[in-house]
Parts: sequence; C-alpha cells; structure tokens
Amino acid sequence: MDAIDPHQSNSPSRPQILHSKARREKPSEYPERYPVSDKQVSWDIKYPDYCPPYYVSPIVLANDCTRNPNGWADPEDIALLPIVPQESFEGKLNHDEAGRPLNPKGRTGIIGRGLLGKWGPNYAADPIITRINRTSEALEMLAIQRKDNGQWAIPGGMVDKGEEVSRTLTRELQEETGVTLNMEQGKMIYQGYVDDPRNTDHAWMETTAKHLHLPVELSEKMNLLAGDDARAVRWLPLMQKSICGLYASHCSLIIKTLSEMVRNNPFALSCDELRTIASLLHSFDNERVP
Ligand code: RP5
Repeated sequence: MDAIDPHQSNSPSRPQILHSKARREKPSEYPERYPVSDKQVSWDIKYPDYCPPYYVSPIVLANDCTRNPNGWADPEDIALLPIVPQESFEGKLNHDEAGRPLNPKGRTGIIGRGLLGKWGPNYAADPIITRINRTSEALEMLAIQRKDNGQWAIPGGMVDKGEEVSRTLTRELQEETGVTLNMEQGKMIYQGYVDDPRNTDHAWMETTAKHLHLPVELSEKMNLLAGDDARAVRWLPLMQKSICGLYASHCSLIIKTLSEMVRNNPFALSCDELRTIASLLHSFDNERVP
C-alpha cells in the first residue's frame, strides 16, 4: 500500500513519556508539590534547597500488609519490606540514603508513597480497545471516566499480587467496562513509566499496555457497563482534543497505538481505514504531546 507513515519522529518502540503531570498535578488530598522546574527534575542535578513534603494516604497506611492481613500496601517502615525493588521496566533503580527507591524520571515535589501502596514501581495494566464507528467512520476507543478526577482514561487497573499481566488486562476490562475479551491476543504497545498525578519521588506507576482493534459488528454487540471505579463508560471518538485530555500518559499510549496500526497494520484494516488513522496522527505536533 501507499506509504502512510506520518510519524517518522514518533517511531521508537518505546515512546518518550514526559514527567510532567507527576510534577504539576496531584490528587486533592496531597499537599502542594515542592516546585521542580524542568531543569531541576534530574537527580543528577544538584538542588540543595529541595525540601518536598512527606505524604502517605491513610488508606495506604490502613492497608499495611504487616498490620492488616488483607492489606495490599507495603509496610510504611521500609526496613520491614523483605525485598526492596532494585529494578523496574525502566531498568536498574537508584535509592536514597534511607534505602527508598527513587523515581526513575526524577523529582516530583513529594516524598513518601502518597496514594500508592508499593515503594517503587506500582504495576498496572492498560487494555486499549478500538473500533471504527460505522456511522461516523471515526476511530473510537473504549474509555472510562475516572471517579477520582472525572478524566477519560483507558480502562486500566493494578496488577494483583502474583497475577499474570494478560489476566489483569482481561479482568480490568471486564470490571471497568463490562466487556469480556481475551487480552492475551492483544498487541503489545508499551511497558514502562506512567506520568501519573499520584506519583511521588518514592512510588510511581508503570504499566503494560496491549491493544485490540475490534470489528464493528462485534463492538456493536457489546453491552457497556461502568464498574465501581468508573463514573461512565463509552466509545470515545479519537480526535486531537479528546486524546490530549486523557488521564496520565494515556495520550502517548494512544498515539503509539495509532502509529502501530498505521505502520504494521496488525488488524488488517482497509486502506481507507488506515488513511483515517494516518490523518489523525498527522494532526499531532509530536513536540507538544503531553
Ligand atoms: C494509570 O493508572 C495506569 O495507566 C492505569 O490506567 C491506572 C491504574 O490505576 P487505577 O485506575 O487502578 O487507579 O497510571
């Protein structure tokens, strides 16, 4: 087919996830983040005045697994953690003088774990489901509106202890949208850091994102049902505005998905369908993707 390859500069298999929301946004219960300018993000840059507040949510403390047998959170005292994470999808981790893992993307303006249960990487899984709308011919993604901040998002969730990530993808999709699909057949899009507003210097989100593109007939048979963590679920038309407004770094994940669709056509889309996606990709200025 013709060379529909609009994303020459967005081609690496691992998109650059910018560490921006983790410095500029926060859940309402967090204290104000200590200011960290772009130049002060890296741990390699000296920042002697850096004095971020410590925050750990009472929900995390109540789920300390050394106190609560059903708890999902690490002990607040990191010395009680049997194994401190030494690596993540981002590679080998560094630690501070207290032995706490340091955010691989740099300073966030908050220390402690915030709302995240694990010291270091907190692993999630993101099932990306797309279709072409029969009437509008627009590309759409299955999206949920998050209860915590009202933003639209990929219907992802946390990997349970000992759970295979493809099982998490299938389970989260079912729990959050009511849709049952075997995500083992999904195409791998990304594994790595998520620029999540809950991230701190000592705890952050990393994810595995897989993609399935559905035939329109199949998608129309599905009954969408928002789960407990979602305010709403819908087929969200993918336009520059809706993609840029997605939660955390889901915008980058969707752009990577579109690039893969155009580049490798894993779901055997027609030339017209590929052109629709390619023109959507063209509308992005890569430098400004959040
Ligand atoms: C994001 O948070 C991940 O990409 C995933 O979508 C989500 C998981 O957290 P919860 O939805 O379980 O809060 O960083």
